[in-house]
Amino acid sequence: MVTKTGAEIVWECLQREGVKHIFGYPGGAILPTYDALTKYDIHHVLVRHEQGATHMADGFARASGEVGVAIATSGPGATNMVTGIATAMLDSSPMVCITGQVGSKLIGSDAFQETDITGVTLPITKHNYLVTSASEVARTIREAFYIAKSGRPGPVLIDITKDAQQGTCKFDWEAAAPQLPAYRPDHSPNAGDFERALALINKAKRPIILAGHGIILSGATELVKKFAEKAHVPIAMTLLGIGAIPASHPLNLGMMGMHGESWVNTAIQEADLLLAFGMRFDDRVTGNLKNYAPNAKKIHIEIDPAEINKNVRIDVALVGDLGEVLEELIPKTDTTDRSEWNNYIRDLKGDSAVRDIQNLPDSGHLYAAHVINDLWRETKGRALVVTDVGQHQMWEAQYYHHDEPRSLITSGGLGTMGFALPAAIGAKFARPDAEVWVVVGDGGFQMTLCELATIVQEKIDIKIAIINNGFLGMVRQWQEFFYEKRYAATPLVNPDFAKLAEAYGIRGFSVDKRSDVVSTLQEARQHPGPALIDFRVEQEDSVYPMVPAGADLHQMIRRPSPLFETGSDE
Ligand SMILES: Cc1cc2nc3c(=O)[nH]c(=O)nc-3n(C[C@H](O)[C@H](O)[C@H](O)COP(=O)(O)OP(=O)(O)OC[C@H]3O[C@@H](n4cnc5c(N)ncnc54)[C@H](O)[C@@H]3O)c2cc1C
Ligand SMILES: Cc1ncc(C[n+]2csc(CCOP(=O)(O)OP(=O)(O)O)c2C)c(N)n1
Ligand SMILES: [Mg+2]
Repeated sequence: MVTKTGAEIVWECLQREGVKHIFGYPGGAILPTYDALTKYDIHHVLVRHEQGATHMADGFARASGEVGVAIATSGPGATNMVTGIATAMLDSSPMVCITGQVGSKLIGSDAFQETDITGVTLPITKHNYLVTSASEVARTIREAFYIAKSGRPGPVLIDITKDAQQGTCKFDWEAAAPQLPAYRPDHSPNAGDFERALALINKAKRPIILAGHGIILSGATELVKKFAEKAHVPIAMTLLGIGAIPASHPLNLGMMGMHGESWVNTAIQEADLLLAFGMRFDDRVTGNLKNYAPNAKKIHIEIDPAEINKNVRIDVALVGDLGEVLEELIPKTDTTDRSEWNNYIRDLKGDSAVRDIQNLPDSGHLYAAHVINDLWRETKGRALVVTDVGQHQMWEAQYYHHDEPRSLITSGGLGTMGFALPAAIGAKFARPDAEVWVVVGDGGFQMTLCELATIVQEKIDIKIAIINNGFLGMVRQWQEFFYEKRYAATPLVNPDFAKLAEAYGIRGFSVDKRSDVVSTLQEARQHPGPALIDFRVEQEDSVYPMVPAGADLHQMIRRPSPLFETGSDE
């Protein structure tokens, strides 16, 4: 058995966990670990802000299904990670964050750059550790990886004191295998629950699948398709479920919820059975809970028992991995003709399509929806798109039609502005052959744009589409609808984003006419390196439909028709 320092054991274990890339930023308390990195074959991506490191690790995880890893120093390095950790927690993304900590004897003394980061992150991690001795490092890292990726995935933080990094011990990988008797992620439903679920499914006339992120996390996309096709059940997607079932699949209705399609929300309200597959009934999805799908029985297939009956009262819960549960359910599910129900929904859709912005004549105005739709057409729906948070995020969900799982990466639960650019960098490391596009607002882009330098330093090819409406658009929309257009603190004075990109050594373009969208997209795609396009879009456009917060799901604000146009471009 060899003797190693705690710092060497960190890298040794990461390597054995299969880690090839790590995103981080050095500092005093983590310096022994950085020093040992020179002996290991792990690629370290130097970020410009530790928040970026966490979003990169998260983006890596969402694009690959593997655990993403970020590393930072104590104090401000660690606290800069907080937003990224919370983002991963809310969206069940598997991540391990490693932070340096002051020497164990100094803990509690307000030492230089000391923060109680395990205390700070307790509510936003799946689990966290403070490691004070080299002998604990290997076991902790192995446990952290196991916890991050098993059951319902999530972020785990490991805080390692400087003396634990510098100290030595015998390294024994086998002896450090996880032993967590109190942690049981392997649930499975009992036979009675299966029978009750099958009885409800087989007799339902108007069932609908609510397809969530858990489908992608479970790797159950084919099984969900198989189930839906066998039982002829239409499928509604959550924002994070998008891509789990191809948008082009005839049973895929599109997105549900606050900015979901009107026919999807109406179908949910009129259903007699909801089949919730790996989704957690977020308030953006349900609207007013009192009148949510009032006539529907509800079956919830979900890996985390804490989600059952949390927001919506469930009739049958099947607690377990979605894929495993469906394997058992599918052979016993009847093939039932549900054409009446499916045709009814198709008719609802026909009514809504006439209001679609794509069908309106070209008025010379540049709408975000046009940009997104052209991006979808030009990339033939095959790009890996990473969005930020706001109106552009919703337009992306509505107008880019995703056919592949893990082809849309977006912050849903925390709604973290600044997520897109760094998350896209992580995604590019996970899938170097993918065409990666960032779709980002002019507000959110400015929160983490420092990572443009990381793109250049790492020589990676990412394309960036800024949907520049000169506003914190989603907040402006709420002010327009609910605060009588009092635009407090939402107009933005922006830099020239194309020039800014050029200053970083990134090819920059600006577009303000609809007729230039396609040719500029083509030029950016052909450019052999990173490129940024500043799309100067209609300033006061809104995302439709919209279910106002707290309203019933079918009470949607619809796009006024004919289109009400405002803005500065005449
Ligand atoms: C501006 C804005 C607007 C939004 N508007 C909408 C909207 O209109 N519509 C919408 O849908 N969302 C919207 N969202 C996103 C919303 O807030 C939630 O993030 C989203 O609805 C959550 O989707 P989910 O439940 O599928 O995923 P998650 O929140 O990731 O939940 C996944 C669930 O799957 C479970 N799970 C994990 N692994 C497995 C497994 N192996 N087997 C079974 N279960 C598993 C997890 O325990 C969890 O309960 C919006 C977000 C923002 C920022
Ligand atoms: C870090 C953070 N701060 C504040 C918010 C609240 N918020 C949600 S959307 C939004 C506006 C986003 O503006 P922009 O990035 O320009 O995108 P747009 O809505 O205009 O497309 C704000 C401020 C948030 N989601 N995240
Ligand atoms: Mg904006």
